[in-house]
Formats: sequence, structure tokens, C-alpha cells
Amino acid sequence: EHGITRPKGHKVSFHYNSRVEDMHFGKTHPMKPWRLTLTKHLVLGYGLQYAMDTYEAVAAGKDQVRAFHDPDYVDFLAEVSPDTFPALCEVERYAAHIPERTPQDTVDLGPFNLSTSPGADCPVFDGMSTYLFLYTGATLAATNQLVTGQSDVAINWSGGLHHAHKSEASGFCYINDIVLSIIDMLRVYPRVLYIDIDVHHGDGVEEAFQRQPRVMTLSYHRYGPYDETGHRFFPGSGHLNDVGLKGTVGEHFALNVPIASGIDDRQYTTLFQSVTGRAIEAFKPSAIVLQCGADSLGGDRLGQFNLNIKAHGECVAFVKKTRLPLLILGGGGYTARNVARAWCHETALTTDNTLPEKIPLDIIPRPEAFSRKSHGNGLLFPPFPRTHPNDCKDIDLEFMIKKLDH
Ligand code: V1S
Ligand code: CA
Ligand code: ZN
Repeated sequence: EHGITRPKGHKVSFHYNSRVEDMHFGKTHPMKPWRLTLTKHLVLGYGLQYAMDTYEAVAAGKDQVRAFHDPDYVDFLAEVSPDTFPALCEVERYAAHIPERTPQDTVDLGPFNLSTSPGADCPVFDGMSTYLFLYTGATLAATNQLVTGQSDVAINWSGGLHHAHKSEASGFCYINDIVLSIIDMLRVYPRVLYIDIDVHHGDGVEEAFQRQPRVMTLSYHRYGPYDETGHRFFPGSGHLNDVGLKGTVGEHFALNVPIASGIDDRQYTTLFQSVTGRAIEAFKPSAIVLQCGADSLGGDRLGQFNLNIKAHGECVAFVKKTRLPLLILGGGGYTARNVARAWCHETALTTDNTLPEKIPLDIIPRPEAFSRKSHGNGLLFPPFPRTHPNDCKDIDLEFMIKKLDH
């Protein structure tokens, strides 16, 4: 038997629609919706559906997406496909949004930073509209569970797309489901804390609420100087001194924790718990949104941190301990088998279940994804290649916390 039990004293809801799995950003593109298939296989294989209420997500409506995004951008996203893209580029109200070409651009960009050139960050692909409105619908349904008091924790692993701007796609993100969720939450909760453990800076969410003292954004991310190719680690923002828009009431309600490559479990856990703990103490949030990007794990195809799944999960456990209404979202994560491990483990811990370390290979549909000798079949401790040198040495924790403490 699965041995999975429902949590005592709180209710967890899980929001998903398997149609997001059919999408392909392109052959060489690192974002693979397949990671969501693997996550689902593990969640169901371990029997976690018995610990929560599972809901099939429906697509968000255009009107819901307009609560943050530019109406022209929303129309474009609803209509665009590889077939309609060329004609849409000619429409005047869209053509006005084609960015000027800069010398750094390696691909042709169309309206709103979308592109059909191979290698683009935000490609136009078949089924794209369906995908975007579905992941957004799942986040909004999860949010609705919380604000109506029907759930205490709500999960959407297909959401968490933190780079999207009001009228521009960026870094694999088209609709900012996080911003839309927080807008809904503000109707009910006096203060919302947004925490982002994706290896990238949560710039889209920070920017959206930079004038809003009722939302505190807190991102942990890789941040560093320009490399040999003249690029900064994407998106290049999130300096320690960026604390919200100066001279507005939003000043001091953004926090950024820039981190060098190679940070390990011990350093990250100390940093996360002391800064997050202080932020919660000072801000006294009424609800929390946690973006759990799994590209902060060791061995990620794009990330440069060395976290293990256990330490990544400890961030979720730490936030859950506040017992505040909690929205848990996905985000980045580019080594699919480890993304699935992390998000399955985090689903388990929000429902107070501890999973057997050995993945139930006999039950899941694609055991070969987890059974290769080189990766092992463990849940928490796959043997990560620690590819990134530890540039953190000993982080000046005292300095950082003093700086962030206002
Ligand atoms: N790092 C990185 C990276 N890799 C790619 C990429 C590679 C192959 C492709 F076919 C297409 C894209 N793009 C990037 C980054 C964007 C990272 C986004 C992270 C998203 C998230 O995890 O935080 C949330 C889901 N883009 C860049 O580095 C920008 C460029 C500077 C280089 C790539 N070219 C295409 C555009 C300019
Ligand atoms: Ca982050
Ligand atoms: Zn990321």
C-alpha cells in the first residue's frame, strides 16, 4: 500500500492540466514541459493524490489576464501561433510593439519580444496560447482556493513565470501568473509576501509591485559581473541595493539576495532562514506566495548553484511553518528528472508525508527517466555533478542581513 495520509489540521489543493505537457518550445530550447509529466508520474506513483484535493485546471479568461497585462498584448497572446505570427506582425497596434534591434540581439524579435527565430528565449510555438492560459488558469484557481478559505496550501507546478512584464514576454515567461495571483490576493489580504528561490531574479514580480507597500518581494538569485561574452547572468538585475522604487511608498518593500555561483546547502539554508525569518517578522504578511524554481539545484542545465533537493525542500518547509495561507508555484528547472524529484518531495512535505527514498519504479510509466545507473533511483540524493566552483566562500551574512534590515 502507498501509506500516504491526509495532513491533520490543514488542507492542500493541487491544480494541474495535463494538456500543458504536449508543448514544445523548440528543439534546443531548455524549457521542457516534459518535466511536468515526470513530476505528475512521481506524485501519482507515490500516491500523493490521496493526501490532497486535485483539480483539473481550466484556461484563464482574457479579462482575468488584463488585470495586469496590456490589452493589446493579451489579444496578441490569445491569437498567436506559428501560422498567424507573420500576419499579426503587420497589424499596426502590434507592430508598434516590435523592439528596436540592438547589437546584442542574436535573433529577430517580433511584437512584445516574441519570435519565431530558432534559439529565441520566447518562441512562438504550436499550442502556445493554450499552454499560457492553462498555466495561468491553474494559478488563479489555486489562488481562489486560498482567498475563499477552502484550502490552506495550494500548489501549481506549471506556474511561477516570474519574468513576464506588463506588455512584454521575457525569459521563457509570457503571462505573469504570479502578479495576477497577488492582485487577486490583495482584495482579501492586507499584506502579501512573495518569496522566489528560482536561481534567477524575480524581476517581473518585483517591477509590478515596486510602488506597492502591501506586497513585499524577496528574491534569492545568482548575480554576478559580466562574463567573457559580455553577458550578465540572466536577467542581470536584483542588486542588494535594489529595495523598491525610491521616493514612492513602495521603497523598502523589495528585497534582493544576490548570490555567487556554487552556493551549497549549508550556506543557502542559513541565508534563507535568517533573511526570510526577519522579513516575515518585520512585514507580518497575511499570506505568502512561494516560487519554487528548481534551477537552483545542483546539476541544473542553466543554474549555477549546488543545492540538493533536501535543502531546496527545507525552504518550503520553513515557509509552511508560518501556517499562513500559502501558494506554491513552480518556475525554472532544466534538468527534468531533478525538477520532478524536487517538486514531488515538496508536494509530500506540504501534506506532512515522508516518502520512501527509493522511487517506485515498478509503478511509474517512464521508469527509465529515474533508473539510469548514473543518476541512481533515489528521491532526495541523486548524485549531482557539482559542476560549479564555490565562489561564495564564506558569505558575509552579517553584512547582508544588516543591509537588508530596515
Ligand atoms: N541562461 C540561459 C539561457 N539559455 C537560453 C536559451 C538557450 C537555447 C534556446 F534555444 C533558447 C534560449 N536563454 C537563456 C536566458 C534566459 C533564461 C530564462 C530563465 C527563466 C526562469 O527559469 O527564471 C523562469 C522560467 N536568456 C539570456 O541569457 C539572454 C540572451 C541574453 C541569450 C540568449 N538569446 C537567445 C537571447 C539573449
Ligand atoms: Ca530567485
Ligand atoms: Zn530560473
